Amino acid sequence: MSVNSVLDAERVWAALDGFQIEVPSWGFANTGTRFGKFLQSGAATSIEEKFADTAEVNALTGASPTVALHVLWDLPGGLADVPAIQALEKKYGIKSGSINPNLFQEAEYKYGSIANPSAEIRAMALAHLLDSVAIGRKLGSRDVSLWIADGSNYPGTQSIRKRIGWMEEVLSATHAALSDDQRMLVEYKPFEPAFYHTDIADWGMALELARRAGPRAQVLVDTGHHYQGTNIEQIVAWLLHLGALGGFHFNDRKYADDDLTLGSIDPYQVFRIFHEILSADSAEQAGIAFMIDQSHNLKGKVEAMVQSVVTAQELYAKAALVDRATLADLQQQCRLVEAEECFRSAFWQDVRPLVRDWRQSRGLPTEPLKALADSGYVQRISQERGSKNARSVSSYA
Ligand code: PSV
Ligand code: MN
Repeated sequence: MSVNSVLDAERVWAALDGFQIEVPSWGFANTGTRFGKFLQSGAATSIEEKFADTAEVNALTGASPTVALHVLWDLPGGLADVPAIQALEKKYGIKSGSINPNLFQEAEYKYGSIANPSAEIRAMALAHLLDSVAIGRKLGSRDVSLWIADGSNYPGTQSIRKRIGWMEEVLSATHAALSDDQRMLVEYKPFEPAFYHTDIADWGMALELARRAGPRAQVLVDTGHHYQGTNIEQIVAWLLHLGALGGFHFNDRKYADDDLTLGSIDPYQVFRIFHEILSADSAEQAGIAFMIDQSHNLKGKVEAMVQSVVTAQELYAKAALVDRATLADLQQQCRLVEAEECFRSAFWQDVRPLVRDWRQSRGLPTEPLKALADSGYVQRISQERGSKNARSVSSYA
């Protein structure tokens, strides 16, 4: 091995040892588009099956020991369901990750939740947020991740200004309920389900609301929630600079929020995001939650999740190979082509042999997707769950 390749191996192994990415419980369940659903016989039909699938992904990749929970879908009984979740944590060796309140499915939320003109409905939304905080505290889960679907479809039909004030009130009250080791992450999305205005449409709005709520509120960047051409790594750089980057929902998109698998359309963008993070100092990096937020309509769910985690590991490893000292020097001197080539050469490097070596050294399968195929896991769950899925017409739950 040359000196360079020893250095590369060290960088990649250190990066992968420190890399974890949370998987979403809803990524294992049946889902669809508004035009139809194609049920998969192996889809998870219960919270236990979601824990089992997460454990399988973690056993194959070594990188996903936590599962994000969506309160309404995974804990329909609220706090009363916590002991059952704790039993599953023990049984499967998987911890509960971020707690995701659901403020978009109840009939009452037709005109919004925390920005609804009705004080009664805002109080109902706050009660659900407070329940979610209490669930997170009981489960020892650090993050409550808020995505607010509120907005309006037609100009003039709602007061954008009043809705800002209502959101501020509810978010402050939610923040006040957090314990010292809890955080509140505020996610933004430019459109869908609202199509004229979304109440938290971009990172500026999310940041300002988080700031006003309190010091333990930060911004969550879902890579699918941007307009075409948005420079997401620049947003990431700003949030790092401001100490306001709470975490990510990774996925990929071609047109809208397509829920495509991470890196399937633009792996270079994920590399650029990881580079910004790896360039930050350790205090800024600490606490950034990497999470996947994908619903797989056509691909097999467990296969797609393993593929996503593996892709994340490979892109993170590539970003770790950027020679940041040399790059900084070239940037300083404005040696543009050399700087770009220094940056890109890490992206073009085939890290798969190094990642395979790392997997082997950590007792993991060297080819996670092949190991999944060889294990027969998908066939087994398809047989076990087939009849339940033939009957099911549910969306995410
Ligand atoms: C909304 O599109 C979102 O990105 C939010 O994070 C939700 O919690 C998740 O997807 C599941 O619908
Ligand atoms: Mn999301």
